Amino acid sequence: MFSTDDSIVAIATPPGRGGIGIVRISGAGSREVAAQIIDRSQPLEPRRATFTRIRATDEVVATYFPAPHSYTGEHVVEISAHGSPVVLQAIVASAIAAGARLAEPGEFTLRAFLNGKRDLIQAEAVADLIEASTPVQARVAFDQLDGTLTERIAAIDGDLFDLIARLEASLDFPDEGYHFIEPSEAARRITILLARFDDLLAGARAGRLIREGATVVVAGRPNVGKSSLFNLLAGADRAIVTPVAGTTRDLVSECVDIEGLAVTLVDTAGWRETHDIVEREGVARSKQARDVANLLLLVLDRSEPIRREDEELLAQTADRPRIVVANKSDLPGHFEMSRLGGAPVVDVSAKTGAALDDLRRAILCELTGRESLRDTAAISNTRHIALLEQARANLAAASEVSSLPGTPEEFILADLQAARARLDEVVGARTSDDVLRHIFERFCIGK
Ligand SMILES: Nc1nc2c(ncn2[C@@H]2O[C@H](COP(=O)(O)OP(=O)(O)O)[C@@H](O)[C@H]2O)c(=O)[nH]1
Ligand SMILES: [Mg+2]
Repeated sequence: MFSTDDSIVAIATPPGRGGIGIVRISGAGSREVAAQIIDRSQPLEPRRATFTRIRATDEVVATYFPAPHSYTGEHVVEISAHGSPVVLQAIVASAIAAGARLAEPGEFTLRAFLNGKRDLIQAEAVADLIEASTPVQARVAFDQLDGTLTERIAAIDGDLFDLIARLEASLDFPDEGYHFIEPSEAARRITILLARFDDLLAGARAGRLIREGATVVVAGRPNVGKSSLFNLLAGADRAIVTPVAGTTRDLVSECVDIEGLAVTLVDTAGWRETHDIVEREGVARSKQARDVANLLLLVLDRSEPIRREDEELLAQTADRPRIVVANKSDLPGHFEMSRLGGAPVVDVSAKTGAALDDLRRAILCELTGRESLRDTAAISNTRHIALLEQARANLAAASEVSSLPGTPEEFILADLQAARARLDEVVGARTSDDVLRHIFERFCIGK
């Protein structure tokens, strides 16, 4: 279904202008394609960057990477030209005229997968690494690209395979009255495997948030300092701050790195009854934003007594994940508390920036359940998490039947084999073309 016998070409560098732009050609015939478009009578030497020209187009450096030691595992030629879209498109056009085909999105990485250069986890990690917007996202993606998750899954799979082989052998020689593995030992090993799945899945919540980011919405009645706090967390004067209640009417959002998490921070109109038609629309939008948030920062003004609007908002958001931010700690306070209805309370001053770090840490902790993201997240991709959860459920079923005395090996085996099949899907050892298509569609052309 996925053909790999033709040569593909695409611009590998981002759209726009730059010092250098790269065109990549991959496939059995890539060196012949390159030979037709460059001004050079000798063939390109393996892995030697060669200064040459593309006829009437540009001076370039061309490098030939023979299979299998290339990104795709096929013969690859990379042509570095000046980073002008016109020049790069002209090079692509001449490669197509010389017999190559324009690559589909993600096709270079798909070929790397199909040629066994990377497993599916690593191929997906390439897209994550390219898309990373915080250093932690990049680190988690690179860990997966580097094979950390692949190795952990391979280790679990190896033990699972050994257990299955022993149970099958016992099944094949039923008359000997000999177990290649005692039932109690099989049950013990299944318990150990379950613990290893739990270990892996324990990082899943934090990992998913690292990969996908989170939406944090600033809410509160007018004038408590929402926009000031928003600007401070965003590190820029994005939202208008005035002493006039009802200043913010539209949603204002900004992407910020909070302790390594890619957070979409949203400032909203203050919650109050109003007859102003514009402000009313703003208040309605605030409500919608609150409903989709992963976390609410419910801002109170601690220099004033709690008002009816504060109480209404506290009641409306009681069942949502939230942090109560007691702002204006630079002024004498009217109330003091450390928790409010299950939510942590953080005293800050949006004016002086006092305790902003505490707030950042509280946001991380509420979202991920962790104090820091330093050693977390071997696992972050929803597809992997779902499959590993299914495999864990298969193992739990195996564990249950294996604890019953006299359970035939077949019953245990069926669940163990189902668990292994899920692991195979994670790494791509058996994955349907539809799933592959879906995964690689996310890539841009040239990746
Ligand atoms: N003293 C003090 N004033 C603040 C603080 N945060 C905000 N303000 C002031 O409170 C007023 C309302 O702030 P703003 O951010 O517009 O509040 P919003 O309506 O909730 O968005 C402005 O005059 C701010 O300068 C703070 O921490 N301390
Ligand atoms: Mg505001």
